[in-house]
Amino acid sequence: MGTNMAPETKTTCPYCGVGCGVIARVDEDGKVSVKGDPDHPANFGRVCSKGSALAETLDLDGRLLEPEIRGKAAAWGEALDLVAERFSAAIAEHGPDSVAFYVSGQLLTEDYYVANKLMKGYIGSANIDTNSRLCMSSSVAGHRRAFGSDTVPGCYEDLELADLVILTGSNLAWCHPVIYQRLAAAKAARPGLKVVVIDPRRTMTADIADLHLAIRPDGDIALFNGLLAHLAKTSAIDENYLAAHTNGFSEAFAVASAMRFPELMERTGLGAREIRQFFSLFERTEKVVTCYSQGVNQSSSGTDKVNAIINCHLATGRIGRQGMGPFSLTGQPNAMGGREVGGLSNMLAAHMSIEDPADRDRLQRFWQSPEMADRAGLKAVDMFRAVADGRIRALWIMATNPVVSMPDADAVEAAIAACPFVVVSDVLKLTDTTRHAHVLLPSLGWGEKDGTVTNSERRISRQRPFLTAPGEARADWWQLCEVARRMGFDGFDHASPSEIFAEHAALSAFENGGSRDFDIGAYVGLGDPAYQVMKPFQWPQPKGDDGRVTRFFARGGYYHPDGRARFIAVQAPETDRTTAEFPFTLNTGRIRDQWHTMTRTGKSARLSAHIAEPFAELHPRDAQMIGVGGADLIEIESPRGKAVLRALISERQTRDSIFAPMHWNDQFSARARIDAVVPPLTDPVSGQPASKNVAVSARPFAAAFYGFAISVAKPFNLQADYWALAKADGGWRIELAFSQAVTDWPQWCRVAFGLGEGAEPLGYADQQTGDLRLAFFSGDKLLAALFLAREPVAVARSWAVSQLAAEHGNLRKRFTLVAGRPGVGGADPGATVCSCFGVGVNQIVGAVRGGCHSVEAVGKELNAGTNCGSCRAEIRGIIDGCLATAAE
Ligand SMILES: Nc1nc2c(c(=O)[nH]1)N[C@H]1C(S)=C(S)[C@@H](COP(=O)(O)OP(=O)(O)OC[C@H]3O[C@@H](n4cnc5c(=O)[nH]c(N)nc54)[C@H](O)[C@@H]3O)O[C@H]1N2
Ligand SMILES: Nc1nc2c(c(=O)[nH]1)N[C@H]1C(S)=C(S)[C@@H](COP(=O)(O)OP(=O)(O)OC[C@H]3O[C@@H](n4cnc5c(=O)[nH]c(N)nc54)[C@H](O)[C@@H]3O)O[C@H]1N2
Ligand code: SF4
Ligand SMILES: [Mo]
Repeated sequence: MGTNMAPETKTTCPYCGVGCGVIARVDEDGKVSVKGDPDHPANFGRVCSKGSALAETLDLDGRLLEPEIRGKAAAWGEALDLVAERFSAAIAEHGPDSVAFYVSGQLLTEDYYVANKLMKGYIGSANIDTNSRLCMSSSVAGHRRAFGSDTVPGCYEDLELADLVILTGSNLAWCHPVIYQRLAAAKAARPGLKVVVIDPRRTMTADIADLHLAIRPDGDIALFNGLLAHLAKTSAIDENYLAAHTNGFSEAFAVASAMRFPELMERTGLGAREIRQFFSLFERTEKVVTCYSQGVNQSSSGTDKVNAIINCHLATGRIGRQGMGPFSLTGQPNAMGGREVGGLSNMLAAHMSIEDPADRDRLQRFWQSPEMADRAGLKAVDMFRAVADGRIRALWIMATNPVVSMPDADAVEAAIAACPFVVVSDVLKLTDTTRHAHVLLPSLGWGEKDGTVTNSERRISRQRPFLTAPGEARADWWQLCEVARRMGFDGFDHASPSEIFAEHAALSAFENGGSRDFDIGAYVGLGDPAYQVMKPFQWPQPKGDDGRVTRFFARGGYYHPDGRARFIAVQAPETDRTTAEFPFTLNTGRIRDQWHTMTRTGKSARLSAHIAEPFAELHPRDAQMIGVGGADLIEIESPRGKAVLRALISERQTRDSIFAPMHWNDQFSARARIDAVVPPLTDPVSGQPASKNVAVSARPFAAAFYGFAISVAKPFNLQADYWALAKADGGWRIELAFSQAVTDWPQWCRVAFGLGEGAEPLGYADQQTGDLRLAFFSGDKLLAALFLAREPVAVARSWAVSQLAAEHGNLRKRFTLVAGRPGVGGADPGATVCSCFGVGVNQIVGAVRGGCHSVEAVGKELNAGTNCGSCRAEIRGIIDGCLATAAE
């Protein structure tokens, strides 16, 4: 960690698209603390578990601190020269389309702006795509089809002002926790506000739902088409709005109404009563917001899903007014900023269109650039195909980890490994992607970098540095400008993020005159001092505007040439991909306390204690059918690849489906990279991968031995058929499984945990059961311990982990440890539920048994759930579970 700059800095959380304002404080010893910014209009002081653990992710462990060329440290000049030379050579020999950038919604707008400008305006190719392709591209495509531009019409406040909030394909409680908290608070204050959750799983979000529709995978179009057909028969239709501001209603209605009710039930997997209840709620409620996220976008019919939803809002004229509208929840902190600068391969900067010659000409005149890409470039999945077959000869990956997050991940890895020249800009030295880089460039991370991000409600906020750059790390925009200059391009003399932002603002206003939604002309000519103190603001904010208009389309004004919105007639597609050989539907997504590929959240012991292992969640009857018991391991297979995960048997999951997190990767587990199993199937309009509906088979993973271990040092050489690492206080915790016994367990430990000769072993083995316990000490310190059994190991995990920090001077303590059970007075708190206060499940169960029967009562007793509130739904679940058991 670098040294401090100012005692307190207002900045923005680097995780989800809620875009919470936070205040980072650096004390005299350089210790950082982070809290919510009460003045930020996205969160008004709130943060979630990830936001409140930010300070724990800032250490320099594993950081990339200097440029590397083929694994060897290099000077910046040398590395940048090489990148420029190799890109120029590829272009000279094979043309501009032989190079590509694959970037990220975690770049700041200023970084993103420069990357896009370099590729589209100077190299002259549109081969720049971003992980937003895997995230928001169906929403972008759906918006453009309906509105004529990629416009999110509403704002967060609408969720609080609505009388009905529909959450479809969104696990808001875990993925946008502060919006969830705002919604939950609004509902508590005004119980008339109804919430409908549409999700195949009963997620924690369903905790506040008045109605949970456990829809079949990809049943959304059928459901919203059914809704449109229903609305058309009622007075909920807004004839005036339809006539004045839209086109194409009758075609959309004709397709929607062709489906009969029994077919609707079949396609959605829902009962007649619940469908009617949902339709009638929508029909009767004027103020309705429909929020959607990856359960909608990440689908082979994602764009059509988006339009099926928008159709219902257009038909009722419920858009752009207080408490109404379709609302795409963006994932990454700067998914929206990336869209503003044209980061997708089929878009131009400032929401201009690559298909439109006038837009291309306008952009080129603004940049005064030598080239202008004249057609869309490759979308992510096709881009990596082009890398695989040699069309792309030089690739620059920035702020994303495609070997983990792209579908068909093993093929993507092979493509990157075989590419003649790969540059990776990252904050970490070792990720699944950096291991294949020819050139590694050390980037500034959160707390060091400086610029702006745009959240889901179009609010632009500053990310400000409060730590100095560590080692040789440099900003992503700087790296891009340096390479551009070395490639001989003018136009990259930017000396600071504020200069880039000013150019971006100027472009947004350039020949705009109301023709494009994205206009922040009020910020044209903004100098550095004003940029430094810039307050969060929502766009549009054209020149002379006071920024009070925060919604679009209440009175039409769409961006199609005729100013009208389009209904899109969408067919409900065939959705079941399962076969006799691959009978389960794999659905992948997120957990509360990890962020993507865990490169940052994986550093926090608190966050890692919530769910410490990759898992496959399945219904009890399915588990029984395939012979998997609780805590067994399970192997999941598709024609693309395999993964091994811990079984998590739960009634929240519907039959015939399995949920697995997207987070784990080769740095944290042996074979949990779930995208190795996901095929590269994409939505035909947006090119977004279908990550939520994959046909797989599942079977128990036969293990002869299961193990659990703790180690002070990070293990690097785990020779086991299954392993999963998680950060713990004072070290690491490791789950293990072996398909056969190892001949010399002590030696195995010495290698795995990097133990020197001086490490003193203490062990115990039970020949009959096969149980084995081995611990290694140095003086009164524990170095590592291994617990082995033929069954999943029953040792109390959090108690064992706490031993890493304990003193082991006395022999009795050492024996207690080897016995693997807490001795007298050493209760096991159980898996962490509340990460803010480190409260475990067993403690909560204890409090419930002691008479705390509400979340508030548990909070009073244990503090759990009283800080960020992200775990309140889980606490309620535990209370309900305990009370139900007690009643039996
Ligand atoms: N904790 C945490 N928060 C995050 C992130 C993170 O990594 N960790 N990442 C951020 C990013 S980049 C993103 S994009 C967002 C994603 O936020 P979300 O989209 O809310 O998260 P997911 O878990 O990907 O998927 C949401 C839900 O879609 C459901 N679903 C699956 N198939 C269908 C279907 O056919 N129809 C419907 N209606 N639902 C379906 C899944 O069961 C799942 O519960 O989260 C952001 N926030
Ligand atoms: N199966 C499945 N796959 C999915 C999804 C899913 O739901 N299911 N979701 C998809 C979605 S929505 C998304 S958004 C993607 C996310 O997937 P990725 O973008 O691959 O995930 P991250 O872990 O966020 O990767 C960010 C990388 O950038 C580095 N980094 C962090 N900050 C900086 C910085 O300031 N500069 C630079 N240069 N590097 C930085 C991090 O160390 C990390 O290596 O995954 C997608 N893949
Ligand atoms: S909800 Fe949590 S992760 Fe998202 S921006 Fe706010 S604090 Fe960060
Ligand atoms: Mo995302």
